Amino acid sequence: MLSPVPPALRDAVERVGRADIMVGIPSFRNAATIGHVARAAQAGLVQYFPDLRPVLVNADAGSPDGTQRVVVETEPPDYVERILLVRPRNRLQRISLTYPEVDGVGGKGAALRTVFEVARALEVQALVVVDSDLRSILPEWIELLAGPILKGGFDFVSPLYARHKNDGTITNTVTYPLTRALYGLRIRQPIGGDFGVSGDLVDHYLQQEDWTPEVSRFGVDIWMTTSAIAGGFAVCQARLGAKVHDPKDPGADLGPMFSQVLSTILRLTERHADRWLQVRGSHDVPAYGFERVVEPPPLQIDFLRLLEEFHRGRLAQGEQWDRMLAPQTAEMVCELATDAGAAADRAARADAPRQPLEPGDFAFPDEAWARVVYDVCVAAHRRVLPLDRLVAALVPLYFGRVAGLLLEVRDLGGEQAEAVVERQARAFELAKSYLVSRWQEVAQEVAQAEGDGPAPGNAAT
Ligand SMILES: Nc1nc2c(ncn2[C@@H]2O[C@H](COP(=O)(O)OP(=O)(O)O)[C@@H](O)[C@H]2O)c(=O)[nH]1
Ligand SMILES: [Mg+2]
Repeated sequence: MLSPVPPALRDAVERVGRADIMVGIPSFRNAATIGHVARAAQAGLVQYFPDLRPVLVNADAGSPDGTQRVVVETEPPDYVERILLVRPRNRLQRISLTYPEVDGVGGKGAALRTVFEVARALEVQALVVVDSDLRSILPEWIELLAGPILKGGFDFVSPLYARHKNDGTITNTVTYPLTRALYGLRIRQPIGGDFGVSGDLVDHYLQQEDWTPEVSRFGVDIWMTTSAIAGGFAVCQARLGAKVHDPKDPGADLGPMFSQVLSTILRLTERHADRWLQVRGSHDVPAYGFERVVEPPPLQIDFLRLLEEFHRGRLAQGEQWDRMLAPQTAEMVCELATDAGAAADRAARADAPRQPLEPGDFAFPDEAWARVVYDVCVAAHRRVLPLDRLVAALVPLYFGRVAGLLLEVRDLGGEQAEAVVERQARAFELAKSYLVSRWQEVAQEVAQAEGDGPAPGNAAT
């Protein structure tokens, strides 16, 4: 049974009635940037889809900074109609809503749930969702993300961007290589935040009724991508050019987001084992849009902090590492944490503390990282620890891996840095047989234990 549209949304939906194409924008304190996003979206709707009934929906967290007012007051640019003499057949409708929390949790995912509900109620054929902190969005993005759905028969359009080599560390270290190795699809930005979704896929999302606290926050992007893949929907990518948005330093800002994304991935990996256990290798996912040569702005990284966090993680989480990792992997990461501590000490003692860390001061090999991630998938499957503790123990390891990866590419250009991410993705594919055999051992143990009598409960690694 589908849940009915919540009363808060009913008025807005009744006012609009029906729409063909919708742009949804989640927001939280984005007054400074959302006006540009709203203008680009409106221009894109008018310029590229003048015959369709368009609607723009902002789902805001009740931001005190006037985000919603900016959305409602931002007018579309008039150049399209003045110069191209395009006469849109339908007036563009704008809605800004304060979305309801999901079981007491409000976050990006809760906002998108409201967006999906409005899209379903309006019976749109294509929904485009874009982040509200984007600087680099252009009207064309609307065509790039909706075109494959409206004209190409695709259900899910995932973004392809030029990002700075230091940006997108959760993507580069986990969501890209793991999604690719598990499901065999080379989706380069599974949590990019800017997506195109068909009406059918919106229905599918809502039918899942899967709003855990993590999905209601930043787990929602990987949840959308993985649910589209596992549901057998047609997936493609769209080349959007550069992604420029509010910068985040991994060590300082990304811990909670990493936890929400990882909890969601681990839960879905368990749920969709039948979809990925048989998959070997990977293949390209078609990409729409002309390639662009763009140089995204640089993003500074606090290497010292990442190394210190990793090193401290050994003390704080060492016991968990022993439980969740295979003995060889645990031994390896403890040595790496010691290396990280030594590198951090050397850097902290250096006379010139600005950028004292050099490539070569610390390395975290691809194969070691692939083993860590796969061991954690298996540990989640065995229920060695509750998911939140498992993920908390993984956070310092992620900081260590990010430090290793970004130090390695520190002096490389964008293309060479990308080749390093590709090399890591191949390491994940190569190590997949390790994951599969460990995963299947768990099933055998359970079967054996059931045959022997009492259930194993929480078998330790
Ligand atoms: N409604 C709502 N939107 C949020 C919340 N947190 C983040 N967002 C939106 O989600 C999008 C992505 O967030 P951002 O912090 O830029 O994450 P990142 O770019 O993936 O690192 C932006 O449009 C934010 O405004 C929230 O708590 N509520
Ligand atoms: Mg952002």
